[in-house]
Amino acid sequence: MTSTEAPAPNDIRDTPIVGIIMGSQSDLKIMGAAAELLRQFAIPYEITLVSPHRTPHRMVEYAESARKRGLRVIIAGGGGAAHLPGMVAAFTTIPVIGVPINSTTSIRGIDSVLSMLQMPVGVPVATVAIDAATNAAVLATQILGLSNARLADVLEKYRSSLKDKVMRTIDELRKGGFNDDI
Ligand code: RP5
Repeated sequence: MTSTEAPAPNDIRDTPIVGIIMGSQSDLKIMGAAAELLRQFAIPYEITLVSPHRTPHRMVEYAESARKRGLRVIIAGGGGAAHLPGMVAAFTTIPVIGVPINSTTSIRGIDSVLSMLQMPVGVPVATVAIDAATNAAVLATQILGLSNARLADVLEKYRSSLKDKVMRTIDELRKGGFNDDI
């Protein structure tokens, strides 16, 4: 996902259980990957912009209504002074996964990652690596998979596909001269 256009339409019509939010349209080039994986896993999600600085009341409304609207996990991305995940976490008790975005050329996402990691006791943000929106979606699926057998199975298959990919690469490398006796 490299464009700032909205990702492919969400064709999953069930009530969303994951909310993907971000501070700006410019974050979509990263956050779209989370939507893509959730779609692949057939997990109902919603995706929208919520800016902690430009639409602060919308942010409060989003976070305060999240649980009663059916959301079980929120994935929140932001760059620069990335206050969105932390402030959303302050207004809800459902888990918030933060995606720090490398949107500031000078600090390259370090500012964002620190603002998500350094939350006070009692109000955590589960922070993934800079730009790691796919991992945020995997983590959200793991949380949901604790109480959903289908998703637990989906995760097993996903892990298996990762292993198969590495094994195929090893086979190719062996053809080119790599060798091992494992
Ligand atoms: C943050 O500032 C956004 O999350 C984005 O990563 C960054 C830049 O936003 P734009 O100036 O591109 O709207 O709030």
